[in-house]
Amino acid sequence: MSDEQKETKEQRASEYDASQIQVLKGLDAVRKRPGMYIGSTSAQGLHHLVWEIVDNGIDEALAGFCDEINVEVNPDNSITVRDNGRGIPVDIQEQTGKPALETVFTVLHAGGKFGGGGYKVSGGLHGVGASVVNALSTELDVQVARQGKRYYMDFDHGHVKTAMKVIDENIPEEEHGTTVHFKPDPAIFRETTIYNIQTLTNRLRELAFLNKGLKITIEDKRDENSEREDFHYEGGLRHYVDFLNEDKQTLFEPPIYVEGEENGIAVEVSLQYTDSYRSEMLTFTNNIHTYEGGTHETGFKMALTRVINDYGHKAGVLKSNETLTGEDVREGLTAVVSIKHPDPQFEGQTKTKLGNSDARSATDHVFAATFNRFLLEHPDEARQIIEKGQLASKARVAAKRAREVTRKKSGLEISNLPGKLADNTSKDPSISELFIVEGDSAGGSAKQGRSRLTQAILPIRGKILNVEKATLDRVLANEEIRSLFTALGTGFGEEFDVEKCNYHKLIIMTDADVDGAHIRILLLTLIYRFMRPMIEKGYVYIAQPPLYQVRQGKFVKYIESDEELERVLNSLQPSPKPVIQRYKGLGEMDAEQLWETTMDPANRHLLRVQLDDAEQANEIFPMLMGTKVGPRRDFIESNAKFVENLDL
Ligand code: TSJ
Repeated sequence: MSDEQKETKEQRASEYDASQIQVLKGLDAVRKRPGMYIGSTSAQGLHHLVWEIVDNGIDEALAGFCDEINVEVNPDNSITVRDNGRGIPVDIQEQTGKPALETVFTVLHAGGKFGGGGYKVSGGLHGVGASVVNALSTELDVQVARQGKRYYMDFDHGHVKTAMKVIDENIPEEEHGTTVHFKPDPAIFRETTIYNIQTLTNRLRELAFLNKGLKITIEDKRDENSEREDFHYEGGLRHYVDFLNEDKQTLFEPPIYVEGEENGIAVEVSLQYTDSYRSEMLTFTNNIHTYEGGTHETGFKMALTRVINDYGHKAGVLKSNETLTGEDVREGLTAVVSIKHPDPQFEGQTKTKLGNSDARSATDHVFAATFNRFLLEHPDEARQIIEKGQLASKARVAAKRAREVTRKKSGLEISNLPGKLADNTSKDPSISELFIVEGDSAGGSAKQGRSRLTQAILPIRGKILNVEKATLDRVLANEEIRSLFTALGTGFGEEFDVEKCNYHKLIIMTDADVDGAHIRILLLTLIYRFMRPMIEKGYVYIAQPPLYQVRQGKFVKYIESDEELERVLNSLQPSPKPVIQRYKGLGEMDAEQLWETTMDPANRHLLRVQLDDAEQANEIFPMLMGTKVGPRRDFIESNAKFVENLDL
């Protein structure tokens, strides 16, 4: 460590002021209402615990004191996180008479309140601190290596078990860092305490892309055959864009990269064009994925459109009366925008929309200046980008004309509902549900069994169109898709308006097998690409038909999983022998059974689709559509349940 770094280190140590740590609420409050602190106690909440801990290490990296974070999933589904930062301070605080380390793990919100200066991710959108993780863990232990000593402390359900002690008086001065090990409490996480390695891996990879130079590793010690994965990207977002475009044809190499700062806001952008018609844009603020976009996204889009048009006119590639729209210049664009803001304001339905107006100008200015220089210095690339925009512009005009014609010809209007739709009688969208049902026979049962007031049925036949590479007019040429848009009443493309949606629940009901999962992914992809606000509003659901029926005399029970089947069979008396029926498809159930098990709001178990689930479906889509059948099947089977559980 350089003298300069040592100096800041000591300065910071003295600045560290325990009195700033605010006592907000006790740990018991956390255990009583965990959802208030971590969103939910479903699988999502379980994973949230890891992010809470990891974010502390990320903060240390952002402060410039740490360049490696290791995460391990242990055989008992406990988690170990280690960083090589300065180590959590251990000095005794005046106010409490206790070590700072203890306070970090026992006082709510303690994490974000000291240190001062710089950007913080812990204490950001969901950041509630290490104390919440502690309160929701049966056991938690922490080791700190700091200033030549190693310290240890542990907790039981959030309460101190072993007070802080020195376990090694003499470690090398260069050794420093924090290691936290915790085991989530099954009494809190009643649905599951099993970590999903893919969920952890995806987010940790993303964090490595977003924090260039930081090495993040993940190891699954539950699986002897799995190997540690290391994520370390010196090029940061550039590698993120490469990763997103892995299976796509790009216009030039490498991706454009821009980095700068304005008014204390750090801005990083990377972009690349592909031969696709779609655009993929991811935006982040302080490492949080801003799904709903916001001011940084607006600033980026405005600058992109303006700079391309200005350059095009000046270079004579665009005629003076020819202007490309935002949509034109974004066709085929893959872009990642990541800003770090000292005081981010999150708004919107899911609190993932950035509201700070200074982020708009900072992103615009930082990006515009460098991007303009790039175009001037790379005339070939510049021309390719503009020609792509011109093609998009022509296609857009043609598509609009085609759409108008199609609409007139086929009467693609709300008044002209598709023949296959069995609509519900209520006109109140808030109580109306549209079931998309796979297959005509299941569609028939669903039509018979439904509640006519609130439930509409739209049967679809076979595989729907793969919308991965299709343009809007091709998508709309597909019968199944058109009837869906028409039934919803939202309009499509630029005119799509979620406020016009006739149903506030869109429920995908497919078979509980591989083909059903495939159709579900196709539908989710369609919805993600062309009806995204439906997901943002929380309107999209997946129905869960049972896998089995168990009958013993008069006793009848429907079963959703193999584990549940085993449990139920074990709980039954030996005679008479229970009869087990396995449902291979929805079509095997009669109208009454389908209603009872899958459609009746009193009994059914719906899954609400979240944006990141849909996004995951989107990312894995090219793989699903590939030609290798083996890995494709494996994937669908292991990831069929990529949605949060919701009891409704
Ligand atoms: F490793 C980890 F991710 F599990 C983890 C790391 C978990 C937790 C709860 C905290 C940390 C952590 C905290 N890593 N590094 C720090 N750093 C500090 O707490 C720290 C150290 C020194 C000073 C100073 O001003 O001298 C200030 C702070 C905030």
